[in-house]
Amino acid sequence: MNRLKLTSLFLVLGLVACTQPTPDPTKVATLVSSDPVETPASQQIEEPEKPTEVVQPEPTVLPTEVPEPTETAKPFWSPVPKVIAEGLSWPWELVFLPDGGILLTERPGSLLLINGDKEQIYVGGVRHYGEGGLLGMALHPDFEENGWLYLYSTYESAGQILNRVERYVFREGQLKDRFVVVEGILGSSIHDGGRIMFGPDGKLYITTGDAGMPDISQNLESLNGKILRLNADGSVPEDNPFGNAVWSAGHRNAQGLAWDSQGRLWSTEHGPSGAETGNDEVNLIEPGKNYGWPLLRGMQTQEGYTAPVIESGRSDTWAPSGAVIVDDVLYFAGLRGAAVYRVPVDDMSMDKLEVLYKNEFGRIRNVVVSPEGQLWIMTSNGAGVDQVIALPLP
Ligand SMILES: [Ca+2]
Repeated sequence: MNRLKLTSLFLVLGLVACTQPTPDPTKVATLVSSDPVETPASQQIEEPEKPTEVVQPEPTVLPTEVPEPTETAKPFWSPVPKVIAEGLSWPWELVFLPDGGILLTERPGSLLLINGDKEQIYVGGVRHYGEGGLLGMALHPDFEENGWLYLYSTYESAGQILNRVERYVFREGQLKDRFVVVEGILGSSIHDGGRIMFGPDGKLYITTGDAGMPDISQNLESLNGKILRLNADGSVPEDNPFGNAVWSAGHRNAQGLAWDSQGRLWSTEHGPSGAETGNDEVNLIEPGKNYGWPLLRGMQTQEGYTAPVIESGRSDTWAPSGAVIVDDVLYFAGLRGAAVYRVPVDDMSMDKLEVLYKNEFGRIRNVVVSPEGQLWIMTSNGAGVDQVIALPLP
C-alpha cells in the first residue's frame, strides 16, 4: 500500500469520525465506527443500544499507534470486534474506494456509499428473489481513471429469472453509462452464484450457480454452474480454454474467489443441500478443468475431473461464500456454518482448517480485508439487522 492511499484513508475515516451524525431513523444503515487511530478511546462513538455484548469496544485495548505506512505493511487486527456499519439488509460485497469511501451491495437492490456521509443508491432492474438480487461487485483495476464499477444482479425478463453483470461509470455517488457485460445467465430462487472479481491478469472472473438444474454444470455451452472469465468489455479472452466465457466447469454454486501470492485462483463452493447436505468445497481453479458437479461429491475422483483440495465431509456444512487470502492464508465466510474459516493455502488440509467466531455473529456472507489490513465480515441474518464488523484475529 502506498503512502498516499493510506493517508487519504485516514483522512476520510477521520472525517467520518468528525462528522458522526445524530442517528437519523430514515437512514437504512448507521455508521457506528470511527477510526481508532484518529479518535481517542474516550471519544469513541458507540451505538447506545447494542444487541449483543460482543461488539462493545473495550477502550483500554484500543490501538494508539499509527502503523508505519510502508510498502510491506503487514495486516493489523482490530483488538475487539468493532461494528463498521449496521442496520443493513443482506450485504453481499464491499469494496474500498480510492478516495477512502466504502461501497457495499445489499441484496434487495441498492448500494450503500459510506464516505463521511451515507447514501443509498438504487440499482435499476434488480429482482430480489430468493438467493438472487444485487450480489457481487467489483472495481475495475483502473477504477480511479475510468470509474468502472461492475455489478452482478438477478433480473426478470419475459417471466424468466436471470442473472447478469453490468458495468457502470460510478462517480460522485451516481451510476451512469450502463453497459451489459454478460446477461442471460439462468437464475432461480437458489444457486445464483454471484461473486465477481478482477484477477491479477486484469480479467473479470464470475461465479455462476446451477440455478437448481444440476446437469447444466456439465454443459460447456451454458454459462451456468461455471466460473467465467471475461475481458473488461465482456468479450471473451483469446486464451480461454473453450473459446467461450467458461474458465472452469462442474460447479454447483461457487460464491468465493481469491488469488494467492503465486497468482493461483481458489474458490469456495456449496455442496449438496437438503438430505444430502455437506461436502462443501475449497477448490484450486485451473482453466478448462471440470470440478465434478453433479457427478462427483466431496473427494470422489474420476479421470477427467478435479477433486476439491478440502471439503467439509458429510457431517458438517459450511455453506461457504466470500473468500479472501492474506499472507497466503485463506479466510472464507460460512452462512450455515455461521463462522469464519481459516486455512493456509500451502499444504492445505482439513487438519489445518480453523473455525473462528462460530455462532457469534450468525450467518456470514463475506470476508474482505480493509486497506489497513483488517478483516471485515458481512453478516447475512436478514432485513435491517445485518452488520459489517471488523474482527480481531483470535
Ligand atoms: Ca466439486
